[in-house]
Amino acid sequence: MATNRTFTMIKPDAVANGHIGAILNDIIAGGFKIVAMKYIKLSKETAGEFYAVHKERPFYGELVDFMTSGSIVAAILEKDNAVEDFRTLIGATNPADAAEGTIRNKYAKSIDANAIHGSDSDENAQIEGNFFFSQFERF
Ligand code: DGI
Repeated sequence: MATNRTFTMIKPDAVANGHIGAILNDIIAGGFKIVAMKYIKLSKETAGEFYAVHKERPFYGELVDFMTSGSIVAAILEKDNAVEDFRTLIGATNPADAAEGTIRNKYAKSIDANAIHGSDSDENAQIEGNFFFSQFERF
């Protein structure tokens, strides 16, 4: 995957609260092109593997439980400077700290149920996109 791509998930809270459409509108209005997208429910095994980097953190169990509590939308997005610009579009991890107008400011309720994921580096964007999408789906 080229470095002008990032990976996102619309998390179970935002899906359950009916925000998929509004969030996709914000993503497109922010200048991102959707390269690949799927609507799925993660198993504990898959969520645990995806978040393995957080295994030692105290909230790992809660994070896996939350991410498997309902369906999610996973997508690969394309834009110049995608990783950094997407982190700006979604706002801080804790919605209480997220800037006005950001996706987490508008749609997230708490630090754990924070509406959306965005990769934090080009390297992780590639790893995460490859985790969810096969080579032909990422074309
Ligand atoms: O890259 P981010 O998603 O902004 O944040 P991160 O990589 O520090 O954490 C990954 C996810 O883990 C985050 O989106 C929500 C969850 N998380 C982070 N801090 C806490 C947390 N979950 C709980 N329950 N408690 C936390 O303190």
